[in-house]
Amino acid sequence: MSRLTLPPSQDIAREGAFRLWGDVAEPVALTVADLRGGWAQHRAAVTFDCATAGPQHHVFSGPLLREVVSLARPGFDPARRKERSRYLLAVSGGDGHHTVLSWAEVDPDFGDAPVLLATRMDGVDLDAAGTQLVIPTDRCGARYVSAVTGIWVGTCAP
Ligand SMILES: Nc1nc2c(c(=O)[nH]1)N[C@H]1C(S)=C(S)[C@@H](COP(=O)(O)O)O[C@H]1N2
Ligand SMILES: [Mo]
Repeated sequence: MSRLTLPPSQDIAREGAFRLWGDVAEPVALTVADLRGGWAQHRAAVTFDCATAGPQHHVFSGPLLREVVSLARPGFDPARRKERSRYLLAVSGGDGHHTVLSWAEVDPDFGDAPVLLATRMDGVDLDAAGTQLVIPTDRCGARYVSAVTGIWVGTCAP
């Protein structure tokens, strides 16, 4: 898998790439092609409700979010559950829509949600559009952020 240096944000948008950054040992920029190359691809046939458009059905495939984020080596000791439970993931789209997940939602010792970063939707490759966050356990569509340009990893101390 190629590891790019961090390009300026206009290049991220043009290449369909996103930055994985924050409290991580190895910030990285990844394209949709990178997501296809390094990890097992999972399939998810989902239905979610949109507040304005009603129920939506899509079939996505892509790697697990937790495996991709682990590439950047988040700043927790992987052996310590309490440390892992403090971390947040903020996922941003190029249009400014952004949402958060907790690391614990996707961690196998906690919520174990099969959250994906899609490389393909309904038979169409997402290389040009950029990856899309897929949260099969969500009832509504608001967190299915499309055209992802950034994933920030970190903690929020009270
Ligand atoms: N980047 C981005 N992603 C987004 C949104 C958005 O405004 N911007 N809207 C969300 C909402 S509210 C819904 S319901 C779904 C709609 O997905 P669809 O139009 O592909 O069915 O996208 C989600 N992803
Ligand atoms: Mo929506």
